[in-house]
Amino acid sequence: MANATFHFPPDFKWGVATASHQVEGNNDNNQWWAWEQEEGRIKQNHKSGVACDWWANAETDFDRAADMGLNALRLSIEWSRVEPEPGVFDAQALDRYREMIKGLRQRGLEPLVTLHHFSNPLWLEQQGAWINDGCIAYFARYVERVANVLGDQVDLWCTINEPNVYTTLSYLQGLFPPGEQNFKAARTVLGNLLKGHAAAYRALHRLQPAAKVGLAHNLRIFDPANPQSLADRLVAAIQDVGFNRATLNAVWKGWWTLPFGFGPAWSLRRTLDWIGLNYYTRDRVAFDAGARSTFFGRSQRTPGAELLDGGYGELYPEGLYRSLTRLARMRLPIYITENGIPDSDDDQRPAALLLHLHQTWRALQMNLPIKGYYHWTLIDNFEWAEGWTLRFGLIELNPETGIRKPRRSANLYTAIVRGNAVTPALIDAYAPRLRDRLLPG
Ligand code: IFM
Repeated sequence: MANATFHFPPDFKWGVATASHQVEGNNDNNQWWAWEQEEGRIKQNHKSGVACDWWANAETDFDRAADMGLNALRLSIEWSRVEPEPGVFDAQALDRYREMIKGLRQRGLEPLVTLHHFSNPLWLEQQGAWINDGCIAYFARYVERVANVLGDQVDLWCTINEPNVYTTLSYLQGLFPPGEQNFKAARTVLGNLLKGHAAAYRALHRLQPAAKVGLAHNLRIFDPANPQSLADRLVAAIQDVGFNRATLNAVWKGWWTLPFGFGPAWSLRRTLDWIGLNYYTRDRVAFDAGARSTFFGRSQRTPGAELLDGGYGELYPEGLYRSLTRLARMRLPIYITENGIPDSDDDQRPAALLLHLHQTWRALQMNLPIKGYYHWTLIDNFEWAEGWTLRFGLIELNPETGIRKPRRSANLYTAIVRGNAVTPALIDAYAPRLRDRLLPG
């Protein structure tokens, strides 16, 4: 074991994940742009601005991804660009996406295309967006347009990114637009997002029978703060069902689950060809009679845990293994569609990357059908309500000058990807403190 190398399968997809509003720049026709203009909505009143300038110039970052040896890249389509007004589709915007996707392929980067990643066209938001059942048909119509233009270039589609996060942050915690804290609205929104997913799944398969269509699900670990406490165990279990299980039950078992409904959802059943896992952290949940909006659970950190920047959570790589084994019960191909940490000075990321990839390798040893790993993210980008205060990039970006600087972890990821393995030499060079943990004996 002392000198073991952790090898990955020969056809493993090594990628990075991104999202339109976070990287493209000047997305001034969606609800996030409007939200950013309101005082106090975003940390330090940061704005997405030109972001990473991908709308004009994504290709220079595609070159960087290809130079790292990657063979995959996840990006999202900005609905507000494609359909700036209801029923009006912008051919130039679709052409630009086609150019970007062809550019990925030319560089040997297989595209994974997400159709909805948090941002809605302003016209849709003004009608209530996902609170309104009509949104499902609008979404399917937009998806068809996109598939008609990109279908010959894209096999791997992700309908919706993190329906559970969108619902929780926009309609329970009020931190994302429209800033509501309304459980009834949250229930409707999650239901409509998942119906939208199913409608998109069918539309894509109608147009492209061989398409591989999935959804990116954020699984968070909820462990009881005190495992001896019945109350802590109960609230941890409730949060787990609400945040993690309800979505999976709907799109896989065809069943609405409390607290987000109860009863059959047959039309949603088996609407996945693969499942995407976005994994970041865990909560220790303690019962708190005053915490009504979080189902009476208060989130804490594990005593002694290594903490992440900006209160993002704790470093808990084993949670990736636990999430993978949980998803494996669905017997679907699994893509790790996001995983990373906020770490502006890159003092934790190299070790975090090694630890999470080690957990991925462990799961592969159990024959779990993991097809790829997409690191979040290639380059620092606009982190929603946290603005530019949280930095997830392998490459550092100065959003004012656009200057990019690869972090050490970019070099580490490059070496892992090029060797298709985590080696003892890499552990010694990038995180020697992990030697005993990863290479005991
Ligand atoms: O930046 C986000 C992404 O848009 C969705 N998943 C989590 C990431 C990091 O917070």
